[in-house]
Amino acid sequence: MKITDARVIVTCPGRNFVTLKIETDQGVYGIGDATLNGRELAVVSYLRDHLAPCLIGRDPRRIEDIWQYGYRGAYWRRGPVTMAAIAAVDTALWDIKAKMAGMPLYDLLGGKSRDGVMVYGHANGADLEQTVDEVGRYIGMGYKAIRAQSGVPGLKDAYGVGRGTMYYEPADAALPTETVWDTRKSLNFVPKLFEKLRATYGFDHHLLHDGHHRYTPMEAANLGKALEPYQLFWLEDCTPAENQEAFKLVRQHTTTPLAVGEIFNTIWDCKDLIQNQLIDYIRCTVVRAGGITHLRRIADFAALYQVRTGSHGATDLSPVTMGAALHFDTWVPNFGIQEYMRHTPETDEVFPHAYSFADGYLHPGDAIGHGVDIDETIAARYPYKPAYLPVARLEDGTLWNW
Ligand code: GCO
Ligand code: MG
Repeated sequence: MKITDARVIVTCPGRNFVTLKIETDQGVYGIGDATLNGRELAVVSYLRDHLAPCLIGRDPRRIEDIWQYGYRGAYWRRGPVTMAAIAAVDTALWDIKAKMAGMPLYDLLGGKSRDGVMVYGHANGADLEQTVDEVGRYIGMGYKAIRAQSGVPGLKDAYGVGRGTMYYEPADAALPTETVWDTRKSLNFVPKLFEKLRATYGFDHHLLHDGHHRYTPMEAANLGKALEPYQLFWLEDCTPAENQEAFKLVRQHTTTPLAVGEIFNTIWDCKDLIQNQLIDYIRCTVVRAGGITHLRRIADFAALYQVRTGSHGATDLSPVTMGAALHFDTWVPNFGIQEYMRHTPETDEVFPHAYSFADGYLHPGDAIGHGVDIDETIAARYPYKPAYLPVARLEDGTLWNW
């Protein structure tokens, strides 16, 4: 069996997606996601100009060997561009293997460990009242877990506040939008939001919050402590994690569960966090962290330390990543939760998929492979459009973490 073609498809049904389609001499093809929000074309070139030509003629069944070839073989290891390209190849190859076996991917991985994948949705509002109402709306839709982000009094454009209600999309301009951040105002406000949410809806639902890397370790410790009475499912990205040691300080001060990993690319980014039990959830997902092959390695390592998974699932991860992640989540023993930001109907039309939502759970469906395809005719209607994530500055103009 041989790979005959590896083609990159770029489409923008409201936001940019980069998709790899690998074809074989046996007529079976596989699909992988290679989208890197705001830096899409770098991965397009990596795949089209560098990695794809090396794949032609290789045996697609040798997934592990091809993964190592992409990782060690480049000499230049890791990084978001390289790992998104490797992930796209890996996801497409698992799709092919599962189709060859005539199985849904979760069966090939080891079979179902659960009946449904618990997801969390995004409730966000311009202010406290609107956010409280939004959380109520998500509860009404059947969600068991909800992330709450709100506009902060005195701050224009706080993180996570969308323009629409269902389809929040941060990459909103052809050049980065500039937003303003103030930690003091946020620290003063966020505990009040969760106090109100618990007072309104009680303690039956899981509530989550994303700090989006904006606090220093001591500020994050302070926030975690202040949130303890409201029993969050997790506090996400409370501080940047390039220095994994930073989480030690946060951990010493709070019992609020901690989650991190959406911008990690390999097991090396989370090795110390996991083995020192500094986090509770590891949020790496398929496209960011080298595909199914590498994500499995991370999850197995995390299981030794009772760290559970919590795959990133924002709209910049295409339905292909969502489908593959759901098969992974269905199998992985140490599953925690899956993020679920809904794609627009235009995106769903470009990527026909077998997964579906019911009662707070996503289900991967029983299609063979990972169950997500790309309709190239519809995709061709939406050409690439430059779009960047915003940047954040402190009130005095200092560039901060968005
Ligand atoms: C999340 C994330 C996203 C990111 C986005 C960047 O938890 O869902 O923080 O909203 O900001 O994926 O491209
Ligand atoms: Mg996040």
